[in-house]
Amino acid sequence: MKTYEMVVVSNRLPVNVTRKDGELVFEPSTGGLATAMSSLEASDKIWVGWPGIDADELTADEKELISQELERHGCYPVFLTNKQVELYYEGYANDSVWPLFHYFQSVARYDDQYWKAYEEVNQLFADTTKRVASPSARIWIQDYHLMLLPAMVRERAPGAHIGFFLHIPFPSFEIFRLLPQRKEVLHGLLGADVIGFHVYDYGRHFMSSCLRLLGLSSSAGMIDYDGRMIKIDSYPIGIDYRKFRDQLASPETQGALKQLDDSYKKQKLIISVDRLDYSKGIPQRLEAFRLFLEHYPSYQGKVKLLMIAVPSRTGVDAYKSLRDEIEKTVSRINGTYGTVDWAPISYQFQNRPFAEIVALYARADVALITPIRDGMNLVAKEYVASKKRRKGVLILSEMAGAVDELPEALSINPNDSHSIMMAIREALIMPAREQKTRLSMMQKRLAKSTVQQWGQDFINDLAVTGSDSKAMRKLLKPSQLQRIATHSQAAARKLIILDYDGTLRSYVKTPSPIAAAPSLRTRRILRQLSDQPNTTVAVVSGRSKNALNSWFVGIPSLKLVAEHGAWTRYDKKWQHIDMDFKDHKKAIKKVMRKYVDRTPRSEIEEKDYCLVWHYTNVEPELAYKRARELQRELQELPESDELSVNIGRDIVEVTPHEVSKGMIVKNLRRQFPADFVLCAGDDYTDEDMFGTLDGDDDAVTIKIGSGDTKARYQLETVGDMLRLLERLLPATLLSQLPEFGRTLPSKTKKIPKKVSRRLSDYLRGNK
Ligand code: GDG
Repeated sequence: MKTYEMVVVSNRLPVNVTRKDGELVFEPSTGGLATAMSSLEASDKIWVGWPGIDADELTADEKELISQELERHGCYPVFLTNKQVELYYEGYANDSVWPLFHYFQSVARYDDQYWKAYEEVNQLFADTTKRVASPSARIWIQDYHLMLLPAMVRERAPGAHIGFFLHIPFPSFEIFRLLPQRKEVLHGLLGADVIGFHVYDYGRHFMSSCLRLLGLSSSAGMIDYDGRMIKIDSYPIGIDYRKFRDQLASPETQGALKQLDDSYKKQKLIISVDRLDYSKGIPQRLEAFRLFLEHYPSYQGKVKLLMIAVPSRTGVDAYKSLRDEIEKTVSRINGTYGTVDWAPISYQFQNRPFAEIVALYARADVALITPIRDGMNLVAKEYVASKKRRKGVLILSEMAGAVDELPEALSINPNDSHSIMMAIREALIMPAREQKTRLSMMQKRLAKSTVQQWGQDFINDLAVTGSDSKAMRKLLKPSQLQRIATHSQAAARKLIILDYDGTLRSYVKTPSPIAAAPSLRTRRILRQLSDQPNTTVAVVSGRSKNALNSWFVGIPSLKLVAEHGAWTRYDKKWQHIDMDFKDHKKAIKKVMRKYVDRTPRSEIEEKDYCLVWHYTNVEPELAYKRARELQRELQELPESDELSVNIGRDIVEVTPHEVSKGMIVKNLRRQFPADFVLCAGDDYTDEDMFGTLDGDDDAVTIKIGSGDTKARYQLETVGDMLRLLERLLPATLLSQLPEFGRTLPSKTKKIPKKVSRRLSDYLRGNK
């Protein structure tokens, strides 16, 4: 089976297969997506999707024939049965997701059968995608029918670059949370490396849902998930601008234009073109036009609303009743305001040829586009593009994604019939010069941001943010490690500053010092390093001094810093900062207790100079809310000027303002002069240390884990950090230890007797 470097996956293929008089018929369509795809440079590409024909009525030979014919069009089929289409496409996609994502929560219906079919069909798509994709392929998944596919494809093809684009709005958290399978959907989408939306707000809504439902953090448009940084960005889809401009000169469009001129003569023509969908605001448009006719009777016989409504999802109940409602309203308005030789509305419930649509755009004095919610809305852009010599005015709903790029349109709130009526009037009397100016400004933008450009932008981002760039932009390379080791060996005096949790010990989900105690290996490394006569090693932690004492009791040469710097033990005695924190603690504890009562499974950890509210075991959605409420409330305390209130990894932490790890690093640097400094940490408190050492030529700073950091380098795991520290040991010990970056299973790596004796001596505390 041939595999491809570039794979596009969408519910429908750009070739529709039907059966006419017993014969299979193949009808290619040239939608926006197909145009974008054809302009992509990759020659080795394939499109995976449903060919539109019911698999139950196909024999095995016919399926084979369809596959062969589709391959000639660069397509590969996913065959779906009638039942699958009914439950997955008409059901979950169009009866649950579509209404909810367009904020029609009362229309949305949920059914376990829908969901089961949605999962099953996404699996089918994943298997097919895996079959045709090369191991490092760029795979671009389209739209809300396939939201589970990114994760399913990642499981099957971990080396692929996976992109997802949503063509409809992503609703705000308050709406999205209503979806019964909201978490499954988020996990499905997060299988991608790049997730694209039409506009910035949809991406923001998505990030907020990830944060509130899954407890994931994001920064600078990236979500940190499963060791990967996922890019969330807006890619507003454009149109094939040239195609519309060229079509204007075609004989078909010129002919259609002439017919329109002959039929409508001097009448002002207002048009609308959309799929017959409740999100498009068709009843609202009709009501506004009715109001216009009532308020401006002088337009009788002089204006016409021509509505093209393309049949869509006719199997879904909500669409059937909408059609009835529209037809009744149109006849009522025509009956009330029409005359013997004039009907104010001409309504066509049918698809019209492209040449005719462009002629309509060119002829129309006004385009009235009123969606209640629309991901983008291409008709608005197409109308503007189809204006060459003739003028016109675009009236566009504020709720369409397209409004951001078309600010020269008359924008309206689709629920405010009065304002739409006023906009119609304003459009009809707008001076020609103003119409021209507005159109040409919008045209300039549309000519640049084409659908071809959209496809290229997305695919370019997918190539660079794919699986090989991961979340570790500053990942330490072997050559850099070598330089660090050489620098350390050559140094006369060394200072090693290490955070504890997440740096020397994998993060544990409980504040208990017993669960988080260091491994024997960690203790051995710290002992060996701090026993070197020219080396100072300090563990700088947020933990209490008792925890640090109990863990490192056998290593007296180790400098200890507890509670982020409130306590220090540089020689035998612990010293604390000069501050009375008791009263502050009382006030803080009072607030925190309230939150423990209101938030099941949260707990308070009390230290001398620090109070921590832990929410590791709290439901992420509740935790998100409570953590922010608590932070706000603490920041409003009268003593808040003297406090730092921070949200960390599953904690809200309050410390005296003057305590910080940055201050400790300054202190250590002064007290223990060194010409080699190594400083490592993993969370926001450690960024203070990295910031303090920024610009210090003798210092090497390392963050353990993904995400943005001020550190110079990054390492993936605590294991890597320990291996790095082992590389800083004297050569006699170093030569016997496993290579950095390569974890050799202990079974296969036999430690030579001499070294194992020496290590066990260390572990027992005997030197
Ligand atoms: C979804 C999102 C987003 C319509 N009638 C005829 C006809 N059309 C063409 C138009 C236009 C397309 O159909 C409709 O596109 P829209 O963008 O307006 O709306 P949706 O179908 O809902 O599309 C939407 C879009 O995806 C792209 O991401 O903008 O927000 O809902 O191109 O010209 N074409 C022909 N005859 C017709 O009668 N030939």
